[in-house]
Amino acid sequence: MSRPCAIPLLFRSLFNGTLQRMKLGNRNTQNAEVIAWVGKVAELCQPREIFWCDGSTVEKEALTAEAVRSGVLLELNPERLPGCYYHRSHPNDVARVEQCTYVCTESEEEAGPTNNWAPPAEMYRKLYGLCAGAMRDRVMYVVPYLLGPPKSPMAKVGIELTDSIYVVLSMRIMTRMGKVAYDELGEGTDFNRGLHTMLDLDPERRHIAHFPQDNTIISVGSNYGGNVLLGKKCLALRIGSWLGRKEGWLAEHMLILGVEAPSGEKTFVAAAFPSACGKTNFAMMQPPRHFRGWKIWTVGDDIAWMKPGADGCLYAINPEFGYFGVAPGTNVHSNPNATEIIKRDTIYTNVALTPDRDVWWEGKGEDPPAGTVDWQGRPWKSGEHAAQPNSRFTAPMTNNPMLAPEAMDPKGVPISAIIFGGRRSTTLPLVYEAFNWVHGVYMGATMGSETTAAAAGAVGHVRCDPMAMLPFTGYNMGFYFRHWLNMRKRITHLPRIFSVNWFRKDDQGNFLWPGYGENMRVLEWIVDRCHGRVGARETPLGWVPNARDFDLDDLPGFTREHFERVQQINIEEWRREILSQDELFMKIYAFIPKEMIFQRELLVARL
Ligand code: OXD
Ligand code: MN
Repeated sequence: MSRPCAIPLLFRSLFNGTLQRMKLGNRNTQNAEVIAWVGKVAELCQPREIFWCDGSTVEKEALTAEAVRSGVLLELNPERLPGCYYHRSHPNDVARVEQCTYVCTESEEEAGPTNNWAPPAEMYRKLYGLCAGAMRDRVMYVVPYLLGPPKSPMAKVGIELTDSIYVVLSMRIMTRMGKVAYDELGEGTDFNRGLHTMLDLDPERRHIAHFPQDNTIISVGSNYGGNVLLGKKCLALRIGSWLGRKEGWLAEHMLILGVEAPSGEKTFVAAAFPSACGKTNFAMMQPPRHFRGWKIWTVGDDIAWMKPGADGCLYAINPEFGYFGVAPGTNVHSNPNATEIIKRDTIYTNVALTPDRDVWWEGKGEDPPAGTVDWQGRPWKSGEHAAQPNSRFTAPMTNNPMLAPEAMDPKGVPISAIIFGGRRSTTLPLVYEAFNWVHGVYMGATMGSETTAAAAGAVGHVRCDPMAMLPFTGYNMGFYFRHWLNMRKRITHLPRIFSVNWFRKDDQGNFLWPGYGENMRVLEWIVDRCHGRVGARETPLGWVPNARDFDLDDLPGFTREHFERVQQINIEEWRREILSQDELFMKIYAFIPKEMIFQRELLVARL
């Protein structure tokens, strides 16, 4: 059971009695713990009104009208984009900010060297100070939400208190929001307490703080999705990973998809790629014509919660209910399903706006029409960004024509393969398979990827991003590796583990692999491996496909030689790769499981 977050005495006495005078709104829950906590936060933040969300359609319509009236949203062309709205964020608030993100555990060791740590009492004091009176003249929305399908043993309840109507409408898309969460919670006290206030969006006051021991999150000074949709990165990953370690499951930055063969056989796969590296595209892939009869079903595009089932398989659920996808680069070739999904009931953030109130971004296809304004509302000039590189769509997953029916199944889907992928222009082959679970954990733990616009900071330099979880592991990374290693004792039918890289380039900077739908070829090999249908060749890195088993038919211009180049293992590059892993290994040396060191030695020896 989690402790309710204590509000320091100073603030309690300062605001004592004001709650009675404040308009409490119509509560739609009887849960005493929820009511008491909302009351305490209201005393602190002093909203002019409290709005208890129920998740209904009537409520959605009223809130949307209010957001349009107040200029937070603009209605898009209702003929082309029915139910779609446009939002611009503050230009200084367009991505996650890792330097302002904190894990506040009792000891610094629990947070570990890869997280910003602060003592909980100190951080509570500081943030309550910033929150004091912060919602004066604003409405405080009470947003109850459920992560995971109702009645799933893996589902969790969160309640977010926020002064941002954009957050409320986005949470309504991204989670199962409203009464369903109160129904699941009943009289219980085990819910995540999330407090969000935009303040004045001053980056100097921006903090995204996690208190795992209290199941509490406080986010101030931002209104960007990854910092403020508290169900997503904050609860589903950072607090989720902490809970997963405590309760024996995994919270991962992974898409989940189902591959259906023409025979009807369905194989479920989970895949970790860092932010803005194509998880959404991969999760919604349409197999090319050559794969007639094959289907890809989406379970989730960003987060997987995975727990061993009674039958010894690893089961996964998608805790989310919507997609918060990167807009630039989304088109009918890269992601045909997404282009359908985002045609209705979608919120667009920081894309460009055309004169007929349609949306545009780099890589959408056709050129933008004259009179297009950029994401900051300025007339767009050729050669400049029209859409912000991390501009987003927020769309309901129920719009997905290929939504796996199993995404609604409380028990989740059995995972046969886990894929780790990075964005690497050199070194990493298209695909290889780990020798075993421990080797696979080492593979995931040492994966490097080029940084992207999803986080504030330089783009394009390689950093070690273990399991794509560097910004999201809510505790010590060394303990996280240990947890992964321990999981093998709890799973009888261990998924196989693979590494993939769609982004390898030649010396001229051209991609060596066509990617997108053609990734189906890699997936087919992976599925065949899972079912024991094909052999493989041993290399120093792991098992790679025998040329005869990898389907290259009907891929004009791509020959066996091209395949060899994209699969090439360059020993010198790999020696450098191992050295580049030292930075992370040295950082967490005191906590790293010895198996990881042995795996490294074995790889060096094999090379
Ligand atoms: C995301 C991210 O938004 O990883 O999913 O940043
Ligand atoms: Mn993500």
